[in-house]
Amino acid sequence: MTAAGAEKGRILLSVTGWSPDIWRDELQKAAPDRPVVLEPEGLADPSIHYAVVWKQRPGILKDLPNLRAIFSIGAGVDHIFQDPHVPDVPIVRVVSDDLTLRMTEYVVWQVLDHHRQGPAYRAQQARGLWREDRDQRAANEVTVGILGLGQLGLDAALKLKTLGFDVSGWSRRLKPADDGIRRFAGKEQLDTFLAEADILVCLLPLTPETKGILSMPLFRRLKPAGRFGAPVLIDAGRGGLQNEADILAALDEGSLSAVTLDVFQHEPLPAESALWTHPRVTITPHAAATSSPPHLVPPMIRQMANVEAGRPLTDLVDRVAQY
Ligand code: NDP
Ligand code: OXD
Repeated sequence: MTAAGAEKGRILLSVTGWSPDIWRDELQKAAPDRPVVLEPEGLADPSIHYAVVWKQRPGILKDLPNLRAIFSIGAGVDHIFQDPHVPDVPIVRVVSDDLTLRMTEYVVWQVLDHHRQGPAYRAQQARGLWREDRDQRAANEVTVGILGLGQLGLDAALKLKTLGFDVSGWSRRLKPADDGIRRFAGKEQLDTFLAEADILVCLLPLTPETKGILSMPLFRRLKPAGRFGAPVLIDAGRGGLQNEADILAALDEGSLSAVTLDVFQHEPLPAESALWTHPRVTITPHAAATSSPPHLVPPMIRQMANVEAGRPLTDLVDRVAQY
């Protein structure tokens, strides 16, 4: 038991591709009695009780004898499992209304943009062209299929349903609910789900099972025609879910009509990628739902207090499924 006012176990903050400063400041503000360090003092530093990570340096967590939990600063945890030496302690991911709302905004923005033919009107404007005869259908004539009906996918699905779209979702396990979202699950129901979607939104986690799922065999199982001539793909899950050469080929052969990508196989997207200049590709730089330290740090600190009080942790990652 820690005496009141005494220093508690240290937090190791190990982030790459992200400045640690804002996270360190927020952690210190929320828990002044929990020192934050960027490096352990030696590989087996006993003073570290928690790790807060984004793409942690491989091996950095492996020998910490008193590590009690690992906190991801993102909803996805594939970055943690890139390290082959993740110790067997609970892993907590981000589940936050703030993050969920940001992702829902992004999905609704992109679905509406394609639905209301934003790319075509921007191209018309660039050419000074007034063309009124583009077909504008009602939302209920369009099926939006969401791959990954979890924390983020379900909220986006419900908001799109409110706007009038026909919405379906695909997950690993079937969880029926009376909310107007048509549900599909598992490999056996994937084809039926794909055959109906005019807009396919991907909010799957990157796991050994989902890696590369957005590739030609899947694109060829999509609806052959539909609202936009061929389905639109929106991927805001992870770049490792997609095969970018196949996306370009699917656009060229007509299995896809347009694509929005927020995530890429290699980030930043290399300058030579043909995706940058393809007229039917919209690119955002992994900006769909940014983790906000003021929203995410206080719940992490509460979870640390729960560990110390013997209360259960929430938002735990399933280490076998890896999400
Ligand atoms: P959740 O874990 O809440 O949901 C994941 C969903 O995917 C669940 O419905 C799950 O099924 C389903 N799923 C997982 N594996 C499979 C599979 N093999 N077959 C079918 N369905 C599967 O995750 P979140 O919704 O919180 O986040 C999803 C992903 O979004 C994150 O992992 C991250 O990669 C990405 N993300 C991207 C951001 C960005 O800015 N671009 C920001 C935040 C997150 P079931 O319900 O049965 O478990
Ligand atoms: C996340 C992300 O997983 O930002 O939260 O990509």
